[in-house]
Amino acid sequence: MSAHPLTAQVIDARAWATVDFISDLHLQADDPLTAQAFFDYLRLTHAQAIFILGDLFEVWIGDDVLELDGAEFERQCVLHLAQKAQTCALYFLPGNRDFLISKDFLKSSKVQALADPCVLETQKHRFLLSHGDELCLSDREYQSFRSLVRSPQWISNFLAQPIEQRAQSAREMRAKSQEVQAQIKISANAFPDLDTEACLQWLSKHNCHCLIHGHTHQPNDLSLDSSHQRVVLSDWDAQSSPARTQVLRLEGEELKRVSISTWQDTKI
Ligand SMILES: [Mn+2]
Repeated sequence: MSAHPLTAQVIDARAWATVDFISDLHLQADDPLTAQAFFDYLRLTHAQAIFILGDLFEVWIGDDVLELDGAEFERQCVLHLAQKAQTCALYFLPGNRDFLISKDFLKSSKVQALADPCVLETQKHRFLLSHGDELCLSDREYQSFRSLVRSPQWISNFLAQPIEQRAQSAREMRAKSQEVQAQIKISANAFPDLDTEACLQWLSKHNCHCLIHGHTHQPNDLSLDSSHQRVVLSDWDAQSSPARTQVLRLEGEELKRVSISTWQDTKI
């Protein structure tokens, strides 16, 4: 694990009645249904704050994609976010797919960057927010890859490459990751999950009772011990049946899962 500052960034949630958490939307031009579900969600939700816990995009090779002629999809996402940001606080922490999102994207979409992990403080609770990949300790190969690609040196070398070369590297990394996942399926081994001891250490270090994260695409509510909990967000896929467009919502003292179809039914 990389070194983290002793004091995490703390977001004060006490002024908000409704806070939404979403993760792993993996938005891409090839999946217009999921993008539309996301745009509908932004239009419909009455949350005062939305926390996007990483992998908003399937891939992000640098903010300069926004200037490309072919980046209509990415620009559309930015416009929808910026529009929502007029009436709602939007926060983003980086996932393993879109950790290269940087200040130009954040400025145009009016989204505020979060450190991973960070703390969300309500009247009674302190939630720890993370993408989750840093705690998948058993996947040593991924952890060494992660340390490499998160180093400032690697990032500046990568961003210095022509955009076509970066797109090619991203395709190769994605193909490799799909190969690894296929191997895991064949071997019937479990997909890497977060390390419970490491989760408890993070929670105790930041004086939080509940970790909220994504990354594993295995939505769950888990009790880590008698006083600590881990809530795992679902990924989004509007093409699957039933569609996965789940949101974790914090209202009052309650955390609950809601979905876009429910909201349309209840006309929020
Ligand atoms: Mn991820």
